[in-house]
Parts: sequence; C-alpha cells; structure tokens
Amino acid sequence: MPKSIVIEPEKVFASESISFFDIPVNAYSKTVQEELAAFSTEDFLNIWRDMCAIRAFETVLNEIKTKGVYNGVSYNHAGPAHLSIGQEAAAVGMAFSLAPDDHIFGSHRSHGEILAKGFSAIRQLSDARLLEIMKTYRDGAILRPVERDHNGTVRDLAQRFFIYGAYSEIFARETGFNRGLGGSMHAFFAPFGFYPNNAIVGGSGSIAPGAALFKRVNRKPGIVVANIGDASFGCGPVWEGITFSAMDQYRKLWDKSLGGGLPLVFNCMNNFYGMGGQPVGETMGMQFIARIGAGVNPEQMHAERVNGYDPLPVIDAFRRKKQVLLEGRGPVLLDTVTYRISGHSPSDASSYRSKEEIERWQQADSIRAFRSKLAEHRVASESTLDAAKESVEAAVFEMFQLAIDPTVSPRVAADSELVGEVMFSNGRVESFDDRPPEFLQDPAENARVQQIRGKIRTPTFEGKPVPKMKAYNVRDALFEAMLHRFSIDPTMIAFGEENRDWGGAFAVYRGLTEALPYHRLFNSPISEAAIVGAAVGYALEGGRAVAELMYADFIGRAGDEIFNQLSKWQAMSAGQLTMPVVLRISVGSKYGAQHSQDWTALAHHIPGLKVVYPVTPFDAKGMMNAALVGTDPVIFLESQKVYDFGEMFVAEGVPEGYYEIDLCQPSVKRKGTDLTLVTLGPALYTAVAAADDLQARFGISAEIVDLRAAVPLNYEPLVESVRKTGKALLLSDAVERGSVMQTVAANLTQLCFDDLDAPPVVLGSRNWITPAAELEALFFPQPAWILDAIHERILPLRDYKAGTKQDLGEMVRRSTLGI
Ligand SMILES: Cc1ncc(C[n+]2csc(CCOP(=O)(O)OP(=O)(O)O)c2C)c(N)n1
Ligand SMILES: [Mg+2]
Repeated sequence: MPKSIVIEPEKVFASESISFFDIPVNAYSKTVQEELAAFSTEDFLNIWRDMCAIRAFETVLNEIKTKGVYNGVSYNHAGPAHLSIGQEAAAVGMAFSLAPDDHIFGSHRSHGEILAKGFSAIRQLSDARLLEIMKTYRDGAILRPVERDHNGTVRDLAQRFFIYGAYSEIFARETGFNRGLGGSMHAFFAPFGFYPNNAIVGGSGSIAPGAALFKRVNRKPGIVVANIGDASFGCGPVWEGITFSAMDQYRKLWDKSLGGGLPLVFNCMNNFYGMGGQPVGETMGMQFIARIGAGVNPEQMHAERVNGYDPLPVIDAFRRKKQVLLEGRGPVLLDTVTYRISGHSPSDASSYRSKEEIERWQQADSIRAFRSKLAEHRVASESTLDAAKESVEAAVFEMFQLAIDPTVSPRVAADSELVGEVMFSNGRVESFDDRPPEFLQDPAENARVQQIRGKIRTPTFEGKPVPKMKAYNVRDALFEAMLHRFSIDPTMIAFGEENRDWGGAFAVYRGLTEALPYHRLFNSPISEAAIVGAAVGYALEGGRAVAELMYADFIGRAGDEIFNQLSKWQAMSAGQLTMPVVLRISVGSKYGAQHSQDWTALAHHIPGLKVVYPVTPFDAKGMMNAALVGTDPVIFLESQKVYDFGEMFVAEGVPEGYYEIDLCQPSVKRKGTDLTLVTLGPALYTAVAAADDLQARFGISAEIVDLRAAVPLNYEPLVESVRKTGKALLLSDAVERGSVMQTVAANLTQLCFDDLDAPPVVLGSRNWITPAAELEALFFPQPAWILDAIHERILPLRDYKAGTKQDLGEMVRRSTLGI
C-alpha cells in the first residue's frame, strides 16, 4: 500500500522559517475571590486535608527513618523512603482535577501522588463502588484490619483502607496493595486510577504513553498522567516516550472516531534537583523544562510552567489541559514547579544546597501558605482547619501503627513461595474485550491469506523436497498466528519500526496492512525504549500488544524496558497485573557486528520473561499461537536465517487450523541412539548437517533435540535423551560464553551424571564480534566444529582428523585471553 503523504520538492525547498509561540510561565492570575466562585468550601477543605495527610504520612516515615521513632512508637524501616515533603501542593493539585478513570504513573518519589489520587478517587466514587473495591481487592485482605473498629462513613473507611494499604506496602506487609512485593518505590492501586510508580528514573516516561494508547485504541474514557522528575528529562526513554506520544499519525492517519492525539500529560514534578545535581544550571541546558515542548510539535505540547507550590494554579492547569486532551490535541507537557524540602532520601545531608535555600522554601511552604489564604479569605475558620488537620493526622498515625503491628499486618512467611508463584501469571485469555475486532477487509479475502493457501505445508511434495518459492515458511506461520489472534481479540495491536507498509522489517506482516486499520498495526518512531515501554503500558491497562524489535542487537536500546519493566510488573504487583506482551525480536546474520548477534542469553538471565526461539514453521505457528493467548511477557526470537524455510520435520505438515505448542517443551527433531545434539535457534540446521555426516561417515546415530524455549524449560525430554545416549553436545549461534546452553549443560551434568560417558560439551559462536557476512563461517558454529568437538571431547571418531581446535587446552587458552 503506497504512503498517502506525498513529499513534494517544491514545498520542502520553499523558503520559510519555523516560528514558535510564547510558552506561559506562571501565567495563573486568578484571585481568591474568583476561585471562590469555582470551588466550594468543601473543595477547599478537601485540598487542605489532602495536603496535610501527605505531610503527616511523609513526616512519620522521615522520623522513623532518621530517628527510629515517631510519637513514641519505635520502628525500624529497612527499605527506601524518597519523601516529597514540600511537594504536596503539586500532588494534590494534579489529583484534584482527575476522575477515577484518569490514570497516573509515577516515580520513586510518588507517595504523595498516590495519596492525593486515592483521596480524590475516594471522593468521587459511590459508597457502593468503594465497598465493592475494598471487599473484592485481594478478597478483602486490606479491608479486614481497618474495618474492625470502624463505625464512620464508607468514605472515612476508604481513606483509612487506603492509607493503611500504602503504609503496609511500604513496610512489605501482606496487607499492602501488592502484598509488599512492590514497596515504596513501586506502589500502586489500579482501582483508584494509579498505576505503577517506577524506581527507574523516567521509567514512567515510556510506559505511560502505552496506557494513553490503550485509551485511544479501545475508546476508553479518561486521560493519563506521567508524573516524573525534572532530572528524568535527561533520560533517553523519556524523550522516546514524548516522541512516541506526539506522532502525527494519531491525528492525521488514524480513524477520527478514536479521538486524536494521545490523552497524556507529561507532568514534570520540577523540584530543581536530581539527587544533588541540578538539571537547570548544571546537568542540562534547557533552562525551563517547559521549553522542551517547543521542539516536539507545532502545538509545542501545549507546554506551560505552573506554580506547583500552590494547589490552585495546578488545578487550573490540569483542568485546562484535560480539555485539550479530550479534544484530541495531546500530548501535553506541564512543568510543575515545586521544591523538595526533605532530602532525596532520609540519609541525605543536603550538602549540595544551602541551609538558607531550604529555609526560604520552608518559609514559603505551600501548606502554610494555603492555610493563610483560606483563613484570610474566611473560607474556613482557624479552628475548622485545625480540626481537619488533626483528624487526618490522627488517622495517619493510627494506620501507621496498624501497619507495623505484626499480628494484624504480617509479612509473607519466611518459607513462602509467593514470589515464585507470581513471577508468571500463566493465564489464558482469548480476548480482552467483547467488542468485534476492527478490520478493513474480510480476512478470507486478504491477498496474503490467499497466497498462503496455494503453498505446500509439508516437507515433501510428490516425493520431492518443496522448492522455496512454494513452501509454506516461517514467515507464513507467524502471519497466520497473528491474524488468528487479531481476528479474536479486538484489543490486540502490533507496532514497531516499519511494521505497517513495509510489513514488518522482514515481511512477516505483509498483507496485514490491507487487513487492519492504522490503530491496530502501525509504524513507530525509531524508539526501541518507547516501543517496548508502550507495549508494557498498553498491557498494564488490559490490552494485548505485540511489539517488534528489528534486530536482537537493539535490545540494548530497550534494555530497561525489557529487563526492568516488561519482566517485573507481574511479580511486583503480586499477581494483580498481567503482561500480555509478545516482543518479537529478529536475530540477524550477514550484517556484521551490530546486527547479527543472538542475545537470547540476556533475556534468559532476567527473571520474569518467557523466552522462546522457534525455527521451523510448525513450531513458529504453534508457539506464536500459545504466546498470543497467554498473559505473560514472551520474548519471541526469530532467526533471519530461517524466515523462508519450509517445514522439514513434521511429515504431516503445518496444520491449517489453530493449534498451540506448550512453550516449555523441547522437541525431538530426529530420533537417534548414540549421541544427543541439543540445539536452540537456527543451529538446529547446523546440527542436522552434522548428524547426517556422523551417520554417513561414522555410523553414529545422533538424536537432535531442539529446545525451542529457554524459559520456561522442561528438562524431562532432554534427560530422557541424554540418559539413552550418554553423550550430549549443545549448540547455538549465541557466543558460547554465558550462553543459554552453558546453563543447560550445567544442569544436564547434574541431572544425568551417572549416565554420562563424558561431560556435555557446549559449542557456540566465538566470543568475538560477529564479522562480515563473508567471514561468518569463522564465527558461527559449523557442522565440522561439531564433529571436531565430538572427536576431541566426547568420542574419538575413527581415522578422523579435526580441522579446528576444539580441545580443552584450546578452551583454557581462549578463556585466558577473554576471547
Ligand atoms: C535510571 C536511573 N538512574 C539513576 C537512578 C538513581 N536516582 C534515583 S532518584 C535520582 C534523581 C532523580 O531526580 P528527578 O527525576 O528530578 O526526581 P526527584 O528525585 O527530584 O523527585 C537518581 C539519580 C535511578 N533510580 N534510575
Ligand atoms: Mg527532581
């Protein structure tokens, strides 16, 4: 399908200049009198109460961290506490204007935002809904301790529930929002509209766009706010998240009915410091965070700096910006100025700033200033304000005591397997929504579908091998699995670089472009962090995403999103959240050092990721089907060496209908009796060549077992094979040092020790850069290396002379040199 945007030389070479408009800085100028018309007394009191609650909550934490005691109650809190004393007005102002359907994501310093959002949602939800949430959330585990002696209103109960859940989470109690598996920096409670806070600075910057994307694609109400610090604007993934959110296509190419630009606010909680470094004046050069908007799009992200030391300008800004977002003109950038009176953490001596500076901000303290304003304009009397403050402080203190009481708020048992149990959700969801999936055409009429119909799905046809052009190949297999799930699950989307018109970098999606509307299959910017981060955010909100990285070598670009985000949120939520993301990663060859490395080992090392690497059409379809019905993140590796390979192992061919392959099951590709060749990835075909040679020249019958998966992995078929043959050689294209095969070999050594004639031998690529295509035979394991290694280290082959060095001395020599 040709692009619809025509690039015209006359236009692009026309002389003009790029103009910018002014970015408002502290433009708020409403008088209290004016605001008195906009807010009720109750509103003002709520704002006041929420700020006081956050201050009280954080003060308790500060005291116990620095002195080990608060108000006569001793407690030792071992974990972190990044406090936001000073930032209350910014948090409350942000949350006040948000509805429960509006979702916020935060940072390591987000206790205040959590509380503010929770209080705001509690005020807006009905009693019935609050009770339902409290009773059903983890079957009432958080509610039970707080309802015992409670005889106030449902709202009061919900407030206590909420403060208690937050403290319990911070103190790693079973009664925390996430059973204590999230903790201070990762706490969240989705029913009140706040989603994971992130201990990775700027982490929410690439994830929140995915949440906003979910709202657009699935026509859900509400907006999304990414609350991130000023120093996080130096993080690549934040810039990528901004780029991803500001793509023209939302407004120019997507169906208008979806609502336009992403409904997302990047809200900078600008306290002027990283830990001690200063973005303005030292570590960055933009002077105003709001300036960043000017470079992003013609709307300049509707950027604005607001005074976040007063809740009213923040509320005003959020109300206006929410309107912009609801009109489809997002994203928005807010530079909300605040100040962290507390240290970065309680152990911080604040040596990087002067005492005088802190004192000046203390004098201007937002809570005190707001109180004066309310009193001065007779919104509430001093005694009313005091009473509100004291009652909320009492509730905070009471909930603190409850949360540290081990009889009421226990930790998970010392021998608990809880963490293991929540690493994967192992769910099965056919569809995340009931509505019909959107298509542009009847899939049966799709040209690719019809083309595939004419292909041969078996290894041979009329007794002869199938020519490549006619063979149903790995690409076709992946296409079929994708189309199947696309036609069942309306939430399913696929995106990545060149995913649409190009059909994916390696044409797996060719044909889908005609079948699917833009919002279900789209090109992303060249922003690997944002691609994976957005998939994470999309899944956290309850949709299924398939993201693609063009080459495994680009995993590094999305390192945090794969290794800290995609992998960890299911467990950090103690199983409250699922992560139905398939991350397709193509493994290159012939493209040299930065495009041809198999990095399976990196994903395999990280707990929380399923990692599979099918290399036959039968496996590719069955495993993609299984990945696409599951609820876990799957790193789905694909080899560029085999995209056009037909099926060579399953005589009956690849079924036209739907089937799944259990993701943990190795597959015996060829039966044998004398030796087991274990493979992962395209090395399967190298092993086949070596096995043929072993049989023909030495009468050795090799059994070939293709792992297909690295995590999870069932060892039983492997053990069965190795027990039978007593010999094992493990082979993959990954560099040998630290490869998946090293782990498998170590485990097989233990599992089959008594049956082994020799220790299992691992062969991989050399511990080098991948050289040019013409030199690849030096690098990737070759069939001859297998014979050489068998001869040297497992079983001497009759009259055989090894052509390469595979002996143990060579192993030691290479290791000493680090190559
Ligand atoms: C990727 C990453 N780098 C560094 C850190 C260590 N660190 C934690 S907080 C922080 C400063 C963050 O400053 P900012 O984003 O302005 O948030 P603030 O702490 O001011 O709320 C740093 C460097 C981290 N957690 N993550
Ligand atoms: Mg900061």
